[in-house]
Amino acid sequence: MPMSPGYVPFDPHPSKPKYQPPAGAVDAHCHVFGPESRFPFAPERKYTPCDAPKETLFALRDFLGFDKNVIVQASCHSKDNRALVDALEAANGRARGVAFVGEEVTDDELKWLDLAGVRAVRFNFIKRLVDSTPPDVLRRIAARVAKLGWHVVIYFQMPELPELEDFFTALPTKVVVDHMGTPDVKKGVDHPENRRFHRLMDRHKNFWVKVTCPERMTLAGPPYDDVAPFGRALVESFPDRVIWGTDWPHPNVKKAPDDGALVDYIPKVAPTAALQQALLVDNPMRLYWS
Ligand code: 0GY
Repeated sequence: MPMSPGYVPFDPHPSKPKYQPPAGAVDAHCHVFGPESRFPFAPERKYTPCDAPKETLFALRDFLGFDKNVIVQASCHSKDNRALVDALEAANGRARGVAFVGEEVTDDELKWLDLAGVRAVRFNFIKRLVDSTPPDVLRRIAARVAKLGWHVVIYFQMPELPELEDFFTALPTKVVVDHMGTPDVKKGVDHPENRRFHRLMDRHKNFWVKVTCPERMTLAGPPYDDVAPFGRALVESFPDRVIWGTDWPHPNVKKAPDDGALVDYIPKVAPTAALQQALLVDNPMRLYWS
């Protein structure tokens, strides 16, 4: 299958970051795509990406100075988690996974995913990426994975938080929010939408957040100084419930970011060694490796 029209492949030659992550650092949000010849994309997908195989991901991990990955099932593979499991099995314990499942998933399949290193399911509310799933179905899935000690990763658009919040806060697991809850940088950190998200994090100690994807939110471009205040406010308010990731291979971006520049953004949101150690090592290890 050719890539979707306008699909932008990842940058094959990122710069070497100036910032050096601490030993044991985890890139806690990235994906593998294909290779399509072995792991075809799902018929119900909303976009066809370029191949982004595990070997390229692991080489990037080493090049950027990271030790581990959390690989998130992307919507182009839908509920077929085989490419994810293949990557987890090849990682020798240095990767954990977030799967996408429907309620038809069997207990044996969940066991297979768990053995491979899956520790969460993703509930995606982004309409351009997936067809919606009824909340009752999601609740039943959450109850089943809770028994395995897994958590739920949620991806939503910040303006939709008011209608989704009761559902989110009733989930029986830890809940990890993708991409800072997708704030609108134009509106500013103090906008009521973003304040509402901080309130949610404040009141519900089972909520964690990824301070990821400045490249998706920025108006100014790298070094992402316009997005940094959003990440920094979250890291400083919730230092033990934040994690970070590259989002490689950056599905559906207008311009491929330089992964080196994304790593150099880390000290802007986590300015001290103690905050960096929590963000990149201690927090993701607690969430995915304990
Ligand atoms: C991301 C973002 C995107 C895509 C997916 O599952 C996906 O296909 O996650 C996106 O297009 O915003 O989380 O990397």
